This record gives sequence, structure tokens and C-alpha cells, in this order.
Amino acid sequence: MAVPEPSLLILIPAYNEEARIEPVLRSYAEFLNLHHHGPFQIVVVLNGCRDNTLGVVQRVSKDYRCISWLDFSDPIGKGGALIEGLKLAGKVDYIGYVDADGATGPGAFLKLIPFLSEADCVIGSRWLPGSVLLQRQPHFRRFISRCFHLIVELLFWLHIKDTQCPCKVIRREAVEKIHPFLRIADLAFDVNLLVALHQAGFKILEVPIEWTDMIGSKVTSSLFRSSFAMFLSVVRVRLIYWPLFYKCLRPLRPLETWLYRTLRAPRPLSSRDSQRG
Ligand SMILES: Nc1nc2c(ncn2[C@@H]2O[C@H](COP(=O)(O)OP(=O)(O)O)[C@@H](O)[C@H]2O)c(=O)[nH]1
Ligand SMILES: [Mg+2]
Repeated sequence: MAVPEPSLLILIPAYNEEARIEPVLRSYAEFLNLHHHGPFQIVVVLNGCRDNTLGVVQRVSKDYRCISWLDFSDPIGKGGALIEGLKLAGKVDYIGYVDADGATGPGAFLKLIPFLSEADCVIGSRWLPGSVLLQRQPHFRRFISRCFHLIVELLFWLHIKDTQCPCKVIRREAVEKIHPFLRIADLAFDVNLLVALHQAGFKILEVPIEWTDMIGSKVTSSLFRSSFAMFLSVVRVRLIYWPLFYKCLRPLRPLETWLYRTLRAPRPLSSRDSQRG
């Protein structure tokens, strides 16, 4: 008889994913049914989709009881969606997240789980030897990604090669402790998460992953705008950990709001927002 495995919650942030999400949901549900011998749930977190992503998720959820969704009308962004989703950690042992495009298959995701015996958070890495990239990102996207990595390394000294790989799994205790420090609503959310874990003394382990760049990326199609918003967000994460300086910058809030609006990026949550349950 199989030994029961820890309970698992997988979050999938999704924005206008009607074309990509169905096979991903089906493959995760099927694979986990066969290979994860413990309770699991898959929760899709949507916000303000202008297509029929919600309809697709609702239809697929009729075939698999493990699939459910949260739908927010506000433009809370990928990070905002994950911050909301992480509030469901509840009594689950492990909480992970992956993209809605299937860049990381369920087999690659499940391979991260055993490493949680050595760490509080395990993250997939496309930049470690041993990673398998079935389809690489375009050259320019990879160049921007390395520039971003350099900025993150200079600001935080995390020594993590791939902060942005959307395939991470974390122990519930760690999620609960750091949740109040999660503020970044755009794609720099991952840096916010990793810095909060690091500052709280949790162990992060980076392991090579199998990954495929999928057609239809929203980031690649708005690379400059997204990258600039991510730059602003990592600077903000840095400032959060210099509280005195951070307070002095409060008068600049309207400028920040204007910048994020101009970049069409979701604004970071204030400390008050992030304390609301
Ligand atoms: N809920 C939510 N999800 C988002 C938003 N923007 C992007 N996503 C999701 O975040 C993931 C990453 O986006 P993707 O286009 O795959 O970017 P890439 O993998 O970095 O090229 C996908 O699952 C998207 O649907 C958003 O504003 N809200
Ligand atoms: Mg993706």
C-alpha cells in the first residue's frame, strides 16, 4: 500500500488563458491522481480576464473535483493573484505554483516535492546545470532576464540563479510567516517571495528543472513595460527592508502610482492592503 504523502495545493495564476489552460489543468489533474498519493487541490486564480478563461476552468472542473478557482474583478496582477491564493494555505502541507501555459509539466513539478525534506522552499531553475530546456526563450528575452538577475543579485545577494522560474513549492509554515511581507503584484512577485523567505531565515533550495517556453507569453509581448515595472518593484522590495528610508519616501507615492498606471502594471499593495484577510 502506498504511504500517504503530504497534502498539496497548486495555484495557477491565469489572465486571458482560454487558449492555453485546458490541457494544463487536465494533465496536472490526471498526473497527480496517478502519482501523488496524498490529498491535493488545484486552484486557478483569475482576475479581470477579457476572454472565456473562467468558462474553460468551470467546464474542466466538472470533470475533476480537485480543480477550483478564485476570480477577482480588480486588476490585481499575477503577484496579487498569488498573494490571494496563498491565503488558502490553511491546513495544507505544501503550496506550489506554476504558470497556466504548461511551461513546467506536472512530472517536473512533482520532482521538486522530495527536496522539501531538505528545505522550506524549493524552486525550479532554468539556469543550473542539469536543467532541460525543451524550447528556450527568445534571445532578447534571455538577455533582459540576465540583466534583471544581475540587478536582483546586486540588491539582495540571494545567490539564486533563476528567481523568476514559475515553478516553486513552499512549506505551509513558511508561507504563513512571510505572507504579511508580500506586496508586489506584478511579475517581480517571485523576488518579493524569495527575499521574504530569506529574511525570515527559511532555507531555499534551487534545483534544475525541465521547462519549455510556450507560445503566447504576455511578458514577451510587452517586454519593456513589464521589465521596467519589475525593476521598480524590486527597488521597492529593497526599500521595504530599510524602514526609515522607506518612510521618508512616502511623499513620492503619487509618482509611483502614476508610473505603475503608465506602465499598465498592478501597483504594489500597501502594508494595510496586505494585512487585510
Ligand atoms: N491572475 C493573473 N495572472 C496573470 C496576470 N498576468 C499574467 N498572469 C499569469 O502569469 C503566468 C505567466 O505569464 P506568461 O504569459 O506565461 O509569462 P512568461 O511565462 O513569463 O512568458 C501565466 O499563467 C499568466 O496567465 C494577471 O494580471 N493576473
Ligand atoms: Mg509562462
